[in-house]
Order: sequence, then structure tokens, then C-alpha cells
Amino acid sequence: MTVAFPDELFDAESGGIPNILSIVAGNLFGLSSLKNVRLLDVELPKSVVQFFPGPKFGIRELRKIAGTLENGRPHLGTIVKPKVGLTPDETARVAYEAAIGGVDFIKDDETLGNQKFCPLEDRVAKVMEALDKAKSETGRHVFYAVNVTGKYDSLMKMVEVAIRHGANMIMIDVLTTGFSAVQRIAQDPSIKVPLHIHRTMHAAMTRNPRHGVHTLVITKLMRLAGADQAHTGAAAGKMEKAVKEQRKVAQAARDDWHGLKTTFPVASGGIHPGIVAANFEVLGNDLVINAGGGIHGHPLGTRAGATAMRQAIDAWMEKIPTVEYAKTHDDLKIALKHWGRRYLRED
Ligand code: CAP
Ligand code: MG
Repeated sequence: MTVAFPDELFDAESGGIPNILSIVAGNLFGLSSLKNVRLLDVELPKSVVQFFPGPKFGIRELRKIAGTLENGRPHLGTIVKPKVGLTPDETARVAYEAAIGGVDFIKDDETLGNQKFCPLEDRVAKVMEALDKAKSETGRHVFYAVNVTGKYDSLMKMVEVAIRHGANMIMIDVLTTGFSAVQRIAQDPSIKVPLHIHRTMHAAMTRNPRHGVHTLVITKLMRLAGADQAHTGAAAGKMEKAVKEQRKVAQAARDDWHGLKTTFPVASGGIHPGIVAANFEVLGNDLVINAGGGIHGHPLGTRAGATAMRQAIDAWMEKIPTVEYAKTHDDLKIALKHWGRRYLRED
């Protein structure tokens, strides 16, 4: 069923997303007279949307910086793995190898913040130094999204430290931190870097098909708050969902929406070269395809893993089947032998 609320109920200016959620996604979930209830979508009028910054950059600006505006190919991202435990020097080495191999974007994993074994300040300085070196060798720009997830005051300090050391993207786990933190950073004119938004914990409310909140709602709210890139889910991968659903969710990040800039949808989770084409087929080319284990787990290491992913992207762009392309591209050939490949059936 569709429920309409009067506009004046919403205090979008000072209440922001917390106020919207308290109204449309509040106590209803706990009512003992309801066995199950699920929020499938939210439609917000311009009178509400106008109070939100939306993405500062959007897909077009990110493509301009990465140099992919002309060819329109999907971006390739990686998550530094193992997810925790590496020192700043080790993290920088992985980042350098991935950059040389061909990624456009590198991110911290969602559990890495400012732990003692890998302090944020030292990590950012060393990774950015490694990416500068990679740039001087390849001419390619690579984004590094630094995870500043944390309590509000330290989060703002981490943003400042990260930017001072050259960070060119900031990452936040939105559900554990709060939509307001994203909005706070997105609307700050002095913070001139894009935001990558992770949604760890989302499945606690999005997974049950009978109860909770659909990822479509989370995606719209991430865009409203200011996500330049946001995890929207993969069509093939370790956390894949129904094809039609995933397409709809990725599209919500890119559709016209009361003049807001677009959000680059990110497909992540168990991605490897053998399922790259399957994801593009469903989710399109305006997509960041993100592989952690599917890059660093390549038998020849991170650099070859990144190259194999890039080759799978090139194959797709040249409309050549991945297996065919692999015959003349060794890193891809080894990857397909290691992980196999898969196509999707529409469901
Ligand atoms: C992927 C990932 C991401 C999930 C998030 C992980 O790594 O870094 O956090 O994909 O899921 O830790 O699993 P791998 P979603 O490539 O090594 O699997 O995008 O669905 O929110
Ligand atoms: Mg992760």
C-alpha cells in the first residue's frame, strides 16, 4: 500500500533524514499487531528534497577527474585486503600495486578506521605518496577513499587530517554512523573531495523480504545526504540479489531526481573477472565494479589481479566475450581458470 503524508509534517531543514525516518520508518516496525511490515520505497517532493545537498560531484565530475568521460567505461575499484591487520607501509604497497594494475579507485575496508596498527594519518600519507608515484609512472588518477567512520567529533577530525595529507575521497559507513554525518560533510564548502558511502549492517534491515526496509530506500537516502559513490549491490557476487531488484536500486542512484546530481552506484562483494560482464549486463556501464578478494587473490598477486579485472572491462567495452578475450590476455586467462565464470539468468 502507499501512504501519503502532508508536507508540513517534515522538518527537512533542521530535522533532515533523521526526521524523515522517524516519520516513515519508525515505531511501525515494532507494533505487535503487525506480524511483518516492509518499507519498499520513499517518494519525496521537491519541497523536501531542496533542503538536501545531494552529491557534490556526481558521476560526471568523477568521470572527468578519472579521465573516463569520453569512453564511458565502468570504473574499477578495489578494497585493500586483508581488511584489517596491514601496517600503513603494507597498505601503501597494496595500493601501489592495484594502481599500477589499473584500478580507478581504492578504498579502506569498512572495519578499518584509526586503529593502532594502522593509524589513519600515517596510512593516508603513505598511500597518497604511493598513488602519486603510480601517477607519475602511468599518468592515471586514482581515488583513495579514506574511512573516517567513527564518533562524530573524531570523525570530523579524521576528515581534516585525511585531507591535510592529500586524501582525494572520504568514506563513511552510513548506517553505523548516521545520515547526518554524511550530510554534514557533503554540504561543507571547505571539504572539496567526493564521498564514498558504504552501507555495512544494511542487511539487518534489508534482507528479510517480508520485513524491514528495502535497499531502494537506503540508496535514495544516501544520495540525498550527499553520496558521490554508494554501495547499491551486485547482480552477481557473494551477496547478490534478484536481478530486477538490483537494476532498480542502481537506477535510483542515476535517475533524474529534483535536480540532484547523480550517485555512482558501486557493485561489490565477491566480484572477480569471471562475473564482471554479468554485472554490467544488468547494471549498465555507469557503475563502479569493486573487487577485493577478486583482485588480491589472483594467483599472480594484486597487480595481475587488477589487470585481469581491467581486461574483463575492456572485453565488455569491445563487445568481446570474456573467455574469447582471455585467449590473448594472460592475467585474465589465469583469473578465469582460478575463479571460473558465470552468466546470469533473468529472474
Ligand atoms: C567486498 C567488501 C564489501 C562488501 C559490501 C567486503 O570485498 O569489501 O564490504 O561488498 O557489500 O568486505 O565484503 P570482496 P555491499 O570483494 O573481497 O568480497 O556492497 O553489498 O554493501
Ligand atoms: Mg568491505
